[in-house]
Amino acid sequence: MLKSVICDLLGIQYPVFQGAMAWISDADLAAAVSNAGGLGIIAGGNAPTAVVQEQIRKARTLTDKPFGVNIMLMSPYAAEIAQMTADEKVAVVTTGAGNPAKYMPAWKQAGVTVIPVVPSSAIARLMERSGAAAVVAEGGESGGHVGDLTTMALLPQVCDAVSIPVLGAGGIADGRGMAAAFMLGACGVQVGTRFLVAKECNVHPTYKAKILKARDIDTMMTGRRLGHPVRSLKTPFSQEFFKKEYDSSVSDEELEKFGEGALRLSAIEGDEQHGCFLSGQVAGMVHQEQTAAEIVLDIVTGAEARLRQAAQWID
Ligand code: TUI
Repeated sequence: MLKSVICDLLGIQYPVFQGAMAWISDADLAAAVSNAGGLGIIAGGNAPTAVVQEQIRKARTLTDKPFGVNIMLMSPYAAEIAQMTADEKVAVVTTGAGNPAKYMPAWKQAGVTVIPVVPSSAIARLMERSGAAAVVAEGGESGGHVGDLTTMALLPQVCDAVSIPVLGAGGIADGRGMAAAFMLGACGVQVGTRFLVAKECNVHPTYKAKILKARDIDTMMTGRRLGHPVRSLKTPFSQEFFKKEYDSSVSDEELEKFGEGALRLSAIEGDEQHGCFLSGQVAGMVHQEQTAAEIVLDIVTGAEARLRQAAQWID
């Protein structure tokens, strides 16, 4: 079976993380992925501290395996959630959309393993110096808030830049992607988009249907002007946002206001007109709803087969 240092570090069976998705990755999905041998991750997103804490406590009733909590550092509750995760002594904290260095001492003291998501090798090095146990190098193919580099270019450069373990994310949905990430130096992967259609994922059915229907060219980037580019499915909302972004008569404040609440509208209401349906470029490879266990096993066995076959290229 495919194993790596990340399995020993975290006490998990397979080096597959379920990417945190705001308004979507709850205790049910995280526990299902952890029970399947991967690492399930509860998304903090912009949720208040008590809501995230409740999900942590619920996940503990659903699994005795390790799971993680992601802190979105642009959240107004980031500092409070950072302290709460230390108090709760969660096994793993991942972070996104910022620098978590100032919270590191509290997590270290509580024995929390910290794995920041990084978009460049400079930020990866900074995280290593701050005490991160590993990093997830996330390329711009992924859904949500993304950096400039592709996974293909970013992952090997991050691997060269740090000596802690590196996981790959962005553009990975099956065993081929996982095998490729290992070839680029990763010792694990983080997968988001494919878990959107997991049976245990409580996202609105319309969201699942849109992912299942999407083709390779059906995502786009918006939000560059505001300094936080976001990848989502092409929808009336994202196309309108894009137009406003290039309209100099629209102020930054108006643009921010236009985007407010759009993640809740997609994930909870399934609002096809006004929702922002975050998705990675791999949506076109996601063809069926499956259990989290089926997804984890398909990715890992697929990667194993590819990696075994790799020797065929050499005579
Ligand atoms: O964070 C993500 N993906 C996200 S966050 C999110 S919620 C959101 N909604 C609207 C606007 C913005 C966010 C949806 N998807 N991925 C991890 C990630 N982290 N991508 C990029 C970064 C990152 C960026 C800068 C990490 C560190 C960083 O450091 C800069 C600094 O502050 O030094």
